[in-house]
Amino acid sequence: MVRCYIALGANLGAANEQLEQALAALAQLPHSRLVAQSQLYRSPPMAGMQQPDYCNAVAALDTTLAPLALLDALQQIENQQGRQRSERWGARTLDLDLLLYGDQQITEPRLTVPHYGMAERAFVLLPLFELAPQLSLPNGDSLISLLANCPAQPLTRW
Ligand code: ROI
Repeated sequence: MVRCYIALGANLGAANEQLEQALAALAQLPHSRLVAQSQLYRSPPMAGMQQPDYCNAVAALDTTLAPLALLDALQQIENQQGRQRSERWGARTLDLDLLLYGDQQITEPRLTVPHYGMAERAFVLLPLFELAPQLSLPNGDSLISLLANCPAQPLTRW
């Protein structure tokens, strides 16, 4: 089993219900066990974009699925919940990002792990910290140092 962390985000419709439904789907994934889920947080869209607030959370999943098989499964959940892939950084019904896959560094056309943007995103780092305060990235950076250096963002409980 490999311990993975998955970021969840949504900002259309009942965003919190989208996340709850996605967490239930993660709990049903084959060859996997949903180990923990953070609280749901409310965060304004990054970079001051004119969009509704996001509901964000992070889940810990133990799995024997290979990275790309896990990515396929995450995209299937996004699609089942009506994800429309329109413009980059557009509002979305559900976004599932594979943040970490054990301590592996993965560079594939479809998948970069650790997730490229996580260090700048308090809405990812804070729920991740809730689950794994001692965590370090494969390059040795500690999560707590990333959080300390991350641009401030107003995060509240959903
Ligand atoms: N902003 C917030 N607050 N939460 C997200 O999940 C999120 N996801 C995105 C962009 C558009 C970058 N902004 C976000 O993809």
